[in-house]
Amino acid sequence: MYTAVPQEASNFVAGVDLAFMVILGISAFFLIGLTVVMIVFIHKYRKDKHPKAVQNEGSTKLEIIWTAVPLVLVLVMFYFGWMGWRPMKNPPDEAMHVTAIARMWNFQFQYENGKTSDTLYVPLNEPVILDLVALDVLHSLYIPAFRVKEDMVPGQDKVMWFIPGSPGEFDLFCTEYCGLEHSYMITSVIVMPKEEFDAWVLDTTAVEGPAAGADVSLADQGWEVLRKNGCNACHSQDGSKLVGPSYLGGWGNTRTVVTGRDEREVAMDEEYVMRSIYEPNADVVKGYNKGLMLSYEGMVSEEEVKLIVEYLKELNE
Ligand code: HEC
Ligand SMILES: [Cu+2]
Repeated sequence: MYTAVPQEASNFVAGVDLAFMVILGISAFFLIGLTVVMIVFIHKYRKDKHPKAVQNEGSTKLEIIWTAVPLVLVLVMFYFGWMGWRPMKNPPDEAMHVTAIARMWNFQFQYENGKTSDTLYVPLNEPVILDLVALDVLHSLYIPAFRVKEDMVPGQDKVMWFIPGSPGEFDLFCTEYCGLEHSYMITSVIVMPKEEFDAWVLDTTAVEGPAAGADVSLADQGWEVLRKNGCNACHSQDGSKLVGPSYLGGWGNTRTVVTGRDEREVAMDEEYVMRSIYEPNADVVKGYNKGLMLSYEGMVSEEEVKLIVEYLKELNE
């Protein structure tokens, strides 16, 4: 979804790009300058023109020049870098908050009224503060077009903020290697005019339970719950083993699970599915690793578990 990034995509674009151009400019100047000097010297001091090497020792003037000039240049780079970076660390007091939740391997965004989405929606020209939550391992939230990036650390309260300045869709992805399907941890930010955003965020019908669409089958709604919560990163539809067991072949059969040190057979029924989602590490399916799936208590409602069950039934018919 890459379109040329508008300069006003966020309030940080100008500052970051200026620092980048200053550093690039200084680097380019030295790359060209040093190459030219080197070529001139090779020519001027080659052996047939300058057969006897001369040793120069002790020039205070030179010492001062090659200390002072780089020092000034480095301070110039620091100044522009600092000016571009400092505002990122000063979020405004008044701003809309969105909680960004990362887990292996998807993002979920939770708005102030409790609505959630897997794509980040934000209003145009309004400051937005993202409260960054990592549930399992280190992740990092990166929106290149906005020039913002921040690590997400389990157990640490971190924030990131920005003011989106142009409507459109921009890439948002995880930029901290976080395991097998890290590269699929990609979604987008959608910037829309304030009125449109308000209408979107207030409309909670689309994500609520069965009432949402009488015309959509329960199994399809179940699939939507799985998709929205990122379950499909670890569970396949076609019987192939990913990080977790496939949805195919489970329902109606028995499973060998390991509880502590004991193995036992359990029937895969609604109760088992619900327990697997709320307490995934109580009974661990034999052959799979403990601790990879985290509890979805509070994120997936019992209603939604029932929809997932409908999906599993239909798939395994
Ligand atoms: C990070 C990978 C990961 C994600 C994401 C994940 N799971 Fe799992 N899941 C696993 C693993 C690994 C197991 C097997 C070990 C265990 O039982 O805890 C498992 C087991 C299960 C089981 C038992 C399956 C069986 O065949 O016996 C169910 C049901 C389940 N997951 C549902 C879900 C749902 C629903 C979601 C999304 C809300 C989800 N999982 C998200 C990794 C994941
Ligand atoms: Cu990640």
